[in-house]
Amino acid sequence: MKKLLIPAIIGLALVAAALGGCGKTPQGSTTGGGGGCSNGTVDMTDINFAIHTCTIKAGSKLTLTDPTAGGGIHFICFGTNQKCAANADGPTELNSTGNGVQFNPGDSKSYTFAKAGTYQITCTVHPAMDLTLTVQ
Ligand SMILES: [Cu+2]
Repeated sequence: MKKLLIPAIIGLALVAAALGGCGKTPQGSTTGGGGGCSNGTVDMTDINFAIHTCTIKAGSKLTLTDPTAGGGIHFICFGTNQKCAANADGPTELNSTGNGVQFNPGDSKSYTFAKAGTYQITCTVHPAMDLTLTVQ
């Protein structure tokens, strides 16, 4: 009986996933959650991004929002693991060779991404404050 139980559970999980309609969300109508971002907006907390992946369309904007309540001081740039690394395809504002663009609580800044690709964005202050942006 135990041997049958595990395949049965896996089978049920597969059926549930299929029924759940957990496929790709149509572009331009993402609603957040599941690693997505709403309308290209990624919120920050006091020490991190609220989510770590975001997908937008080429030619549209990524908006980084540092909330007045619960936000923190961040320095944002292209790169990973607290180190800026230039990305020639991305907006120049995020191509910092220094500490990155400063965000204070209450700040919200938008960046237009013209070219499709995958962009890594990091905060030079906070460990693991990394964001992977996919531009399609
Ligand atoms: Cu930070």
